Amino acid sequence: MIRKGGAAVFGRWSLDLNNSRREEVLRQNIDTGKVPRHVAIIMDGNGRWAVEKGLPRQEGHRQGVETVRDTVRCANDIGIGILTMFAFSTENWQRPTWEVNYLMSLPQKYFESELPELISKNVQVRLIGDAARLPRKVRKTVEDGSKATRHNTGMILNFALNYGSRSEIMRAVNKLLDDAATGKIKGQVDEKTFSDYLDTAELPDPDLLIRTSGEKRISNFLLWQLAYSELWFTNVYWPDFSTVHLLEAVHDYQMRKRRFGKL
Ligand code: V0D
Repeated sequence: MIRKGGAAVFGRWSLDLNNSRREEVLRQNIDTGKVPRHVAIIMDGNGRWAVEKGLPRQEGHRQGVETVRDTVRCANDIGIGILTMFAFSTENWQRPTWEVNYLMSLPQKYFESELPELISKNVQVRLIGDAARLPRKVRKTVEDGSKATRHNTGMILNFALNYGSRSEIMRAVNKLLDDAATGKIKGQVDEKTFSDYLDTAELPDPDLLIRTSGEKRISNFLLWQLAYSELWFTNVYWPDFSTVHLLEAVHDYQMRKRRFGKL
């Protein structure tokens, strides 16, 4: 018998039991009055997870979709209002064609398995990023998925698809120039006006950014919106990210906020 942290560990079963105890304790310790309103996640490490297990990279992405499902459920349970997930960056087109093709099949797989639950839980799916440059079929899939949940009033699940923050800012600037040229806006522009030209128009900025798999970078994600966000990093690869990690991140966020409150 191995003793770890005071608890007996008898193989898998006990590890799972310890994990569910830990989850239970974490859930009880979440301050329901101070849950971050908007959480953004960079879901990194799917390929590395698979390669290190001797599996094909797709297997990491496939498992990653299951982690998305668990994360959405938990976020909804604890009362997170907006969950923004970085699914595909403008740079990801440079990956091998077969991998891009596989990734592009995931939104359809996701909606086939998750849409009924999203609807029953009143979750509204939205998209940020340059949808105009997605393959027609993928664009239709994601537009249909967001249309099917358009009138939902619960958690906003925001997928960043073909998203890059500098590209988003340039699209905003160009829309702004168009509106200035046609006289729709006049004179100088303030921060609020500018932010309403971004894809996240009307949404509050993220309170918390989570990035998995050990990289400590923003990687062209929500550059404007993350100005004051708390950052939380974990070495865990996205397919191994669990509700326990989400609860840990939220708990850590709540401790930081409380310390700031006392200053
Ligand atoms: C792979 C880990 C959900 C990150 C999660 C197109 C990389 C699983 C979606 C999804 C991907 C996107 C839009 C939407 C509904 C679902 C997704 C991609 C990759 C790239 F409206 N997971 N997911 N999209 N992965």
